[in-house]
Amino acid sequence: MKFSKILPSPSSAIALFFFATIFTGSCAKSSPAPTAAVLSPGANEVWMQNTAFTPATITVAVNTTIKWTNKDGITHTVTSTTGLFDSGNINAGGIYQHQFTVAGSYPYKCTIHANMTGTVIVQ
Ligand SMILES: [Cu+2]
Repeated sequence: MKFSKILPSPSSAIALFFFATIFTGSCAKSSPAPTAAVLSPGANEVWMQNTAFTPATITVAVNTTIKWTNKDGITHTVTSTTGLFDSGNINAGGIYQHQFTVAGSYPYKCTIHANMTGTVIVQ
């Protein structure tokens, strides 16, 4: 059969395999994947994950902007229980940010999930 003539010999196939392995390995070492999974919220950040705010209580300095990120596949809200701020619906992957300029304790909730509550403490 004509095609058999262009197939690599077993030895060149093995050489190609090793070359590909070495190339991939050196590539991974020189440039780590930029999309490596982040496993916990950063500073001044709250995640909506598993229908909960994490951390549930966050303490920050005056004038800090807090970023909430919806890590769930469902919609949440970040809604002050005293009417100070309200994100409206935050879809999956969405974010909401609010700056806290006055010291105090600011409880909030998700209006969609009654058990989903959090508190921002500003010092
Ligand atoms: Cu919710």
